Amino acid sequence: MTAVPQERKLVTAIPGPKSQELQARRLGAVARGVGSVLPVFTKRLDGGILEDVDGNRLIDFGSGIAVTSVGGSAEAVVRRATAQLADFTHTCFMVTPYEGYVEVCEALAELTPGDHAKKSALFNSGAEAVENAVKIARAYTKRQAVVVFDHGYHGRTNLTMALTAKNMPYKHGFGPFAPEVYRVPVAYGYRWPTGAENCGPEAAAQAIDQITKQIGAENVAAIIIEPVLGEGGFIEPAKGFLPAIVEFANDNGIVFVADEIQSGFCRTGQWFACEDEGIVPDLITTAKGIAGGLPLAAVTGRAEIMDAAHAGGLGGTYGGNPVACAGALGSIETMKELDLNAKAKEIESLMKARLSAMQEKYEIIGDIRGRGAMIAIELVKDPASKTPNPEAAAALAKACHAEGVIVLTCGTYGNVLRFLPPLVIGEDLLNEGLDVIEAAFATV
Ligand code: PLZ
Repeated sequence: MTAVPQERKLVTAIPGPKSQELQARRLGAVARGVGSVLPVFTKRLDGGILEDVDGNRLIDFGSGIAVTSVGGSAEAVVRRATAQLADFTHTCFMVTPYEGYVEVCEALAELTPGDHAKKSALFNSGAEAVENAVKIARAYTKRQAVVVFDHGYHGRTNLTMALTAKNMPYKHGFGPFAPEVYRVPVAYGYRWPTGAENCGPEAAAQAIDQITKQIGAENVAAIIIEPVLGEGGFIEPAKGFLPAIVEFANDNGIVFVADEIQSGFCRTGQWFACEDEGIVPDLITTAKGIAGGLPLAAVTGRAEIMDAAHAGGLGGTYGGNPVACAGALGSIETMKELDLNAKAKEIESLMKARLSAMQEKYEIIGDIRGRGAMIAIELVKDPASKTPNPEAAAALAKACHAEGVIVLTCGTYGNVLRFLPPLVIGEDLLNEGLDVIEAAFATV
């Protein structure tokens, strides 16, 4: 296997003829409900470059939605997963166990916040991890209600659709949804009516008031929040909000769950985004970046909470698959060896400086936010009205794609352009990708 040259190169229009041919086949065979941001078919993925079937090389500012943080074919991931494949592909941990699963759980205990006794359970997808966090919290508290937040995203299964805030495209027509799920305000500083400075404490007071008045704290099993809200628009809850919610949860015997599926594993410049305000969650859900692209997810938390589910109560055929566990160990090894937390912080300072310069020129950039290599710009019609500008986000994304830079949009109003480069991307590529974004602004 040769490494993919780390340079952007366009040899055809995007998507090229071979991609278009495959796309035509795909439309005949793959259900319409499964979309793609950019119908460019991948040949190889490495470092900061995706090479397509036509020989184009695109700069990757998406990492498969924050997954391939160590790159799409990281040496340690490939080495460990390949060795594991040759030994055995599967036994089912519930039938006969293997060391890799235990090793991943030990690593999670070491890396997640807090020095209390911790245990983990492994699953296949982020949504499955969140579902299991709810099961565990309900078993522990013997309560039913689950509190989630405006703009939150937790998955596409039935329970996690209920937990997810946004109707289109995630929920529309797919109900009825699971009961005993309640949504409360989040501290969205940029759009808080009395201003970002007041937002943290005010939003926390509103959320807590709604919980106590509408649900009753004593009925709440879990409060689940993304420490940086991902799909909802890379919203960093205003300072003070998360600590206030955690304190309320602790005071009322509610399990506090940090959903770090998108924000975890070095993405924000720390192992987990909740460390930023010194938060120690009772349970933490992880997936995406954990295993360098192999499907793995986990729930990790206080041993007494994790052990509340009866023996045999948690599991699944593939959960903690040995190849995925090997990938996770390779991914974690790479993160430590290359100090990818430091790398994420470098990406943040470079990106924010460049984006701030663009904001001076283009006033439709209403807000620049995020941490580490989880950075976004919120686009508005004008800075005074803050009217969401999803058309600009779509046009900018399209222009970037045509020039060979993979960017994604997000946000409840579809007006956020987000950047999730692999943490191993070179500085040259990062700057070049930003050049393309800047040029795209000139055309929109
Ligand atoms: N929790 C915080 O970000 C997945 C999915 C996008 P799965 N986000 C990207 C889409 O359109 O499907 C996610 C997340 C947070 C849970 C999940 C769900 O993780 O592995 O997709 O199930």
